[in-house]
Amino acid sequence: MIRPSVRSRHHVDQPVVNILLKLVAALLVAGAAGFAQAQSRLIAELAPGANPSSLGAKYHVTLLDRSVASPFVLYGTTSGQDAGAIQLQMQSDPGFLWVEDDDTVVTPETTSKGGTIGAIVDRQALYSQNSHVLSQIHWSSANAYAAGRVVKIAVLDTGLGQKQTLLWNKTVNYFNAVEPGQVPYDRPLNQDTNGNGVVDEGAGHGTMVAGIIDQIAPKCPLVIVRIADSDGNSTAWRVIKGLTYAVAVGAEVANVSLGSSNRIPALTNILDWTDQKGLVVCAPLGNNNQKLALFPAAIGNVVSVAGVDSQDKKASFSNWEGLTMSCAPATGIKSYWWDGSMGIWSGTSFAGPFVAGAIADSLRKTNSRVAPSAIRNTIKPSGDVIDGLNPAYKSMLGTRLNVGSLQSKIKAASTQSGGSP
Ligand SMILES: [Ca+2]
Repeated sequence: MIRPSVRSRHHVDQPVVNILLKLVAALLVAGAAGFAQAQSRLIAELAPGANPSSLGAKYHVTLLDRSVASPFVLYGTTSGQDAGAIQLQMQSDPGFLWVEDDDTVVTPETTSKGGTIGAIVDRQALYSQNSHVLSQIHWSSANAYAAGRVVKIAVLDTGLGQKQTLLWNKTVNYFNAVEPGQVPYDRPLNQDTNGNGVVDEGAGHGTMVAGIIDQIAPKCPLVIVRIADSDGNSTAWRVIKGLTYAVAVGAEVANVSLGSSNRIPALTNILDWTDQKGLVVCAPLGNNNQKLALFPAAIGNVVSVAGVDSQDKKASFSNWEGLTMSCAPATGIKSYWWDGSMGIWSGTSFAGPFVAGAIADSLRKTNSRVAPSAIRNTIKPSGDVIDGLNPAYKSMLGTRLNVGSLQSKIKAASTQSGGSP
């Protein structure tokens, strides 16, 4: 699908204006993706054996980036090129399986920043602070600390606060797609990178999400991938880089608490690929209080998660949609904060990791991997039906996570698929 792009379609003849526009575009792209010169970014999946450099040369586009151990590449068109026409030509080239636009995805919590509520934080303190939430979702300490195999869970978000030693100690792989080569620390940068008037609204987001996963699945090692900056800005390409990294290091579950209200075909394509690779992906519906699922939650093979309050009623901000598989607590969630303290935040981004953590911890009790489709089939049937409390959103919130029941169903699914004795 090709969307008109202001940057790629406008032709301005006045030389000075043109230079200025080029400069602004280059700065925007440099800020968004770490690359200069590109006017429009195209994501492609290479056909087997295709050479990305020669294909790029053929269409006069720049090979900007490649994802690890996978056939996905990022090209940039240059100023003056008709990106839409080039994309059409590339789409009909047998060297590509598909060529789609890159697009922005953001942490849905753009208007309400999280915050710190105190300096002392450890797992036990959080268990006490979140005790009502944990009993709401039928989480059991005995199960979470029982023996099992190693199941890695990837957190694709703003990174992890440098001072959160407990979480770093269980981080077995990390990757930074925002500041290449740097440790993926979650921290404020004192910049309004998306120009919405709020500075660093994404800071703390990834640390919160990783901490929620740690609460639910304390024995699952973490894979920390920073794909969003301190304003929560990311791109479809960074999601792809993060997911391919998660697959490369053997993660079985990924939480992507990001979204876009735009349909992003590249994400649909990558999620077909992650399915084949055995990675199950969770994403939140979003916080627009609308009948809407953001991308990637809107994609059929994503575990889509809505938010409820402590009474199992739809959280005031949560979206709803018929495809929703699950819902989990999303209001006043306590977790770790980027600066080393305890944080509190509300949003569907914080419902997703309860479900992702519960899936990972359930997989830990199986003897081998379970296909993502088989895992997804357990989500809705294992949850508690809360339609009676939400008559206006009947069949639109999925079922509320029930960790104990989910574990039984995933165990049964693994036995049926021959994954467990
Ligand atoms: Ca901002």
